[in-house]
Amino acid sequence: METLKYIDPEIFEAIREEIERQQSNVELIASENYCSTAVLQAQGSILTNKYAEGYPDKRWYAGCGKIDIVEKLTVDRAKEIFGAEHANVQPHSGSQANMAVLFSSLTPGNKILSMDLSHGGHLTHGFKKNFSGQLYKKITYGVDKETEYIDYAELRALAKKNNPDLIIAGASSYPREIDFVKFKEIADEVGALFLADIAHIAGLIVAGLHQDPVPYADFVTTSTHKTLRGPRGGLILCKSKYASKIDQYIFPGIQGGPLMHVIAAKAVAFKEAKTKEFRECQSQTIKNAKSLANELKEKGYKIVSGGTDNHLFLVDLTNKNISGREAQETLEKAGIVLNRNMIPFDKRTANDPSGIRIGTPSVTTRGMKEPEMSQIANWIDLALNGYKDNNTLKTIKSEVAELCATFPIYNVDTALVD
Ligand code: DSN
Repeated sequence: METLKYIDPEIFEAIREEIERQQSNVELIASENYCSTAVLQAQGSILTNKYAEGYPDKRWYAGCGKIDIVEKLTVDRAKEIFGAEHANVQPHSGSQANMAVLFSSLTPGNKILSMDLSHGGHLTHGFKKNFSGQLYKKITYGVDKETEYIDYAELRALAKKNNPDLIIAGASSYPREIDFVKFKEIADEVGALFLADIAHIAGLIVAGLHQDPVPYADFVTTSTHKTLRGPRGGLILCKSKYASKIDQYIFPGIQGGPLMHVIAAKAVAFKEAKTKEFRECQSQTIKNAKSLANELKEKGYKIVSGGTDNHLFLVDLTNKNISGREAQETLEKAGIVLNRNMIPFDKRTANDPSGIRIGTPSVTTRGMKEPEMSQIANWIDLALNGYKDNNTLKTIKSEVAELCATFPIYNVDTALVD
């Protein structure tokens, strides 16, 4: 990236420092990951120059022959890894994937039954300040107060009482396996469409480590950069009967020209997702999440629902005399990066909630295993107990950096994609 360094040293320097930050911190944000250098190279390619409104063999502009090769490969690979009848690889994000599904299947005023945001749901599933909450009526299900698992009996009762037009399964902070078959049964009982938003768990599903909704759901949406380890973007999978409507709602419905450089990078990620290395990494991601949750539990931390089945878990800090926000800020000073998070039935606010969310995709991609999870748990405990002591936090930060140096992510030059 000598050219960028010469033309725009400020941006170059910010990118260089961000690589160093990613390299020298323990990243525990459950929705983040480190994509491969091959994905970075496709995403940083000259495909960004091409306008390609439309779909393969049906473009508006000339010169799309090579672009068509890229998009067809991406679609074929998406269909193959997920076993889907149809794939649209153009959504710029998971949110736009959801927008296209909602616009194509509902009319304003229709009812959505989806998970409460504070129990783990997502903004695009009907949050009042999101388009989904402004256009549609939201009814929420949540977790059981005792078990903190999804309360399927409540879900069924709510569906029967409210007759929703669409039921959404999927979450951004739910640590337990989702029973998509049960969702489908309930949707069928009330004549609702069924959307599974698998943004967080897509990689686990591809690796066969989580129940797969593709055979059951009318629509499946995901972002491509979380456990799936691709570029930042979105994807829609659906039954053939919905294909043309979905395609029309993505383009020209809500998007213009597709981001072909990102689509190429999705193709690379989907190819990588077929490898043994990817499956092993997904399996280790779950083992690491279980191990880190157990280590913290042994130190007296309350883990929501008692543990995890996937790549993330929530820590309820109410017995620790520290808020989620304070914990996030303290841990960042110690080189451990995660996010504050509401816990089910939280008495505090979203901005300063009672919990933190911990995820293991990033640390696993860089090669960390159970021994490192044990070390990370020690640091988290030490930092949260000594959160007013800047010297303790500084010492932890340098130990974290030392460990991280033994698990390199990118060669800095390669990551800058020369
Ligand atoms: N912001 C994402 C997450 O962290 O889960 C969801 O879109």
